Amino acid sequence: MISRKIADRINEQINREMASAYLYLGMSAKMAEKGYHGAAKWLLSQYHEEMFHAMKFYGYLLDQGASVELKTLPAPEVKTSDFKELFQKVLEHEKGVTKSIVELLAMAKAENDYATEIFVQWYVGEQVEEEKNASEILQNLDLLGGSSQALFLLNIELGKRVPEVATSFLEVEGAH
Ligand code: OFO
Repeated sequence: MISRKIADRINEQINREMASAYLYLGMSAKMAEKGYHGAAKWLLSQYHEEMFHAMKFYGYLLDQGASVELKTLPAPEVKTSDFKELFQKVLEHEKGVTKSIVELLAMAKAENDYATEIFVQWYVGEQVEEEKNASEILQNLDLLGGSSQALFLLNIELGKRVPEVATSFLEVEGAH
């Protein structure tokens, strides 16, 4: 059993992960509208990753006998379809999520909640990957320059991404 404080914080984290999913879905739609279908697919894969993150926490709460309390999601604000600006926003967003995961880990440690501590460690590793993915795209953009040919090639490359997580939530352990 986990404390009420930890359960509340995990419910908050579920909301943040779902808000991330919603943000990436909005970004994906924006890029698809502009004809950047590769970038749109990359962002749609990211949407699935975020939903998986949320559902993994959801399953953990149920496994621990705690209540899942779903909260309101803010409408995502996607103002740009410029590659560089958009992926800078992705990186910035992920850095914020990393902070939030580390905060949750610190809370579990302070409570001597070893089960939650071990569980959240998976997300710490995942955040390294999330930040690396966005940084690499920005690096590639710098290397290629901003020409339309470069964006065309990068768009094709981004379209090769497939989600590395379960996209059916029936496959998420504990979530049903
Ligand atoms: Fe769930 O890692 Fe991105 O936001």
